[in-house]
Amino acid sequence: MTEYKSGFIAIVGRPNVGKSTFMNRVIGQKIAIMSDKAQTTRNKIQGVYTDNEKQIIFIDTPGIHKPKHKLGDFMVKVAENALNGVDAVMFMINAEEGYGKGDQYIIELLQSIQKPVFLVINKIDLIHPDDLLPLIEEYKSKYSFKEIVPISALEGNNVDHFMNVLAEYLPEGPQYYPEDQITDHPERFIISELIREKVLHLTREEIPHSVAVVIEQIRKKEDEKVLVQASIVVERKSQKGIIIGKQGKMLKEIGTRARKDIELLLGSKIYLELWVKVQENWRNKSFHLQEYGFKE
Ligand code: GDP
Ligand code: K
Ligand code: MG
Repeated sequence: MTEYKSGFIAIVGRPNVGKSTFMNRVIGQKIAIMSDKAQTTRNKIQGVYTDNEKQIIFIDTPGIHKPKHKLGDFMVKVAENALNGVDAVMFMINAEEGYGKGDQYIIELLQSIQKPVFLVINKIDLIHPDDLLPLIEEYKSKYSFKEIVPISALEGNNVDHFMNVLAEYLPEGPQYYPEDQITDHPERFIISELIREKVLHLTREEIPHSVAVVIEQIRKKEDEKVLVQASIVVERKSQKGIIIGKQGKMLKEIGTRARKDIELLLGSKIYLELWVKVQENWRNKSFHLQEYGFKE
């Protein structure tokens, strides 16, 4: 009988390469929100994969990039911290994009990491197979990766194979979490992320990443339904208008979609009450960053 294996794996990579999509596929439930906009993931999220031979705890990091403001700074710190204390690092790239500045920055960060680093080339469903080899050669010349594995997180190609590769490098270890636990994040945080995801999906570039969602209250009502009250915080009055929409249409749509996901998560019917608040320049104020959960 082989020993049980377990370990912590950090997922790093530029925004939108498919980190959250990968984790959701592997974990099989929607815990990291996904969108086609950059910087969807701000906090580190742990997803736990468990089978009879291994347990892998994934840490989905915010896209590592050069910080532009305080929030950016915070996100880079989260990502760097995530690289310490893990058993291996998954560096994910988008097969469609060539080697770029963002990748160079990440590779510089990786130079100081003593753990195995895997290059995962995602979105291979989007490229011609002939284009894969030159890409592999290019990355090979920049860093000595333990393994290079092409996958499609969206379609699932080669994902099982990659999981087996990962398992080979895992140390023997205990099952840290019970097998039915898929994340260590409190529901409160996941609920706020689900609401923020709907805002990102439904609004355009005017409502970028200057949105935070604060859960004001979650409690069970007499009729057993759960009441969730949340504020959507934006930086400008004009953004508030967009989120509310004509005759409140946009906010209603955000609420309808978020309610469905939250009900799936909690396994019960909910009342969702949403407010929109303006908090000028919240991204540059440490005080507000703390209030909104971006703690170090
Ligand atoms: P993250 O920022 O790295 O977490 O990226 P996301 O997981 O949020 O994915 C960004 C976008 O890429 C989403 O629209 C995904 O549907 C898409 N995507 C992710 N993986 C794949 C893939 O393997 N193939 C294709 N075609 N699209 C993908
Ligand atoms: K994203
Ligand atoms: Mg993400």
